[in-house]
Order: sequence, then C-alpha cells, then structure tokens
Amino acid sequence: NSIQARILSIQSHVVSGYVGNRAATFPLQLLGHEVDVINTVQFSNHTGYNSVRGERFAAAHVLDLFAGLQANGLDQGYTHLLTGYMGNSENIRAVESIAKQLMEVNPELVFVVDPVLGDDGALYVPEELIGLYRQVLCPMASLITPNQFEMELLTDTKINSLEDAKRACDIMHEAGVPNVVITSAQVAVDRQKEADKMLHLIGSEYNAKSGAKHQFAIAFPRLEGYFTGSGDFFTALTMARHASLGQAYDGLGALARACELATATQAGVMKATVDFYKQSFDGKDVARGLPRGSRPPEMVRAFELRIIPSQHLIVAPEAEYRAFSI
Ligand code: PXL
Repeated sequence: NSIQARILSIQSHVVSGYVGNRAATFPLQLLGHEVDVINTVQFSNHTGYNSVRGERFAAAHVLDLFAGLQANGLDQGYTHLLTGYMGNSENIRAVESIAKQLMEVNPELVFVVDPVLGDDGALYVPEELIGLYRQVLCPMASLITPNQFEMELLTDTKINSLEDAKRACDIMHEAGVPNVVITSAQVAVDRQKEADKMLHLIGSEYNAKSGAKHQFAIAFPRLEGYFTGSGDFFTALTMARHASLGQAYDGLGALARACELATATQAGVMKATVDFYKQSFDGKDVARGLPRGSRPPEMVRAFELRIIPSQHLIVAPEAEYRAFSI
C-alpha cells in the first residue's frame, strides 16, 4: 500500500446512510489514499426511502467549487478523478470540463468513471446520457465500471456469454478505455450453475502501446437483497486497490488483482449487510414484493451497507476470489 493516490471524488452526499461519496470516501481513506470531495447533491438519505429532503446542486456550483480550488492552487497534485451517478447532461459536461483541466495539470491523471445509467433492463437517467458517456466521458477514462446493462447500452451489444462480454470490452478499448470492469454479469456459465447463484465480474486490461491484453472473470455469489450504494462502494474499492498496486505490476495483471481484492471485500460486506438485516427482522424478508420507494424505512435502513462495522474486511478481506483468464 505504499503508493498513495490523491483523489478528487465528485458524487452524491447523504446525511444518513452509505451511497455516493458516503460509500466511497471511507474505503479510499482506509486504504491509504487522500480524498477531496465535491458533493453533487446533499440529500437526507438515498432515493430508495419513501421520502427524500435536500437539494441537487447545479453544475455551476460544482464548477464554482473547482474554480475555488484552482484559485488557491489546490487543483495541483491530483493523481485520480472519480465520478459516479450524474443524473443529467449538465453534470456530465461539468465533469468533462474538470477532467480536461486536471489532465492539463497532470497528463497522467487516472479518470475513473462509473457510467451510471440503470440496472436490470431499466434506465434510470435520461436517454441522452448513454451517448454522453459513450462519446464524451468514457473515451477520457482510464477505468470504467459499468454493470451488464450499462455495458450493453454503452456498446450497443447484447451480453449473453463470456465471449459477448469480451467483445464488448474490446469495443470500449477501441474507444480509448484501457481498463474495463463489468461489475456483475449473468452469462451462460452462470445459467449452467443456476443452483449456485453465481454471477461474474468480467475485466479487461489493454495496453494500447504494446497491444497486450488480459481478459478475465471472477465468479462470486449472488445475494438476495435490497442493496443501495454497492456499486459506488465497489468502484471505490477497485480504484483504491488498482492505485496501490500500480507499479508493482510490470505488465498486465494489476486490474485482475485489484478486482480480486475488491470482490473479496464486497462479498464480505454484502454478507454482513444481509446478516444484519435478517437479525433485525428475525430472518423475515419484510420487504418481499414491495417496490423501491414503498418499503418500510426501518427495513431500507437495515440494508444500508455495513461499511464501518466491516472495516476489517476493507483492510484485509478474509475470503479469496480468484480471477481466471477468459
Ligand atoms: O448510486 C446510488 C445512489 C447515489 N446517490 C443517490 C442515490 C443513490 C441510490 O439510491 O439515491 C443520491
């Protein structure tokens, strides 16, 4: 963990609970990195609760904070820029502008983009964001972490197999992204083992200079639950591990190792979260059948990620998850 990143993270803030910056900052710091934080919204809680108070900040506010950093030279020295949920095109344009300015200061800047569009076949942002991620943000990114649905939208392909996933990763490499992680996919291998309830992370690391490429998958158990913020947490973990491993890998391999460690932590924290939920409700699933937004708040709360009680799993995950080449 000797390599320390200096990160600017532009994401949501919630007073209570763990999504956006509240899910990303702590693991990044715990793994030894410096994190500066710009909040795109300040909400009382995430949008999975029945009600939400607070406000979304205008893109001009985000740009104003960045201008304030510049005025004092505080924009100097960032090694990484991290962004998650944006929700509208103005925010994407603001982040594009900030990324460009930071890349002028540091041409080696690592830009990590979680292209948040939707999940399980449902888009939860305006459709125009697909093109903006595809044509504007992703081509500037060093690492992207879409889920299966988001990857299908970005590449305009359907992912039914590991082969499909590899081809989709190649499309993003051609668009200029060296590190691609499909955070969870349900592909043919999973369906053969339906009883096992396994999902796969699919990663692809490409060196445009040498043409070398490493494509891999990691199987992990699918847990039933109503998780929120798990994508934000996972992207932060992957980024933190990748930043630390950096120069320890001469050739390819750093992305796969970062994903192994991030998957191990994620699986542990998700299990701790489910266990807490079950313990809180005597093992009963009190939200069964209830759609997002109409679940009892005490139940939504019981499903907040157990990040703080599981901090030992961030520092040193207990399980081993192994990447295999595909
Ligand atoms: O990425 C999850 C997320 C981020 N930010 C806010 C949210 C959510 C999910 O509900 O409500 C404000």
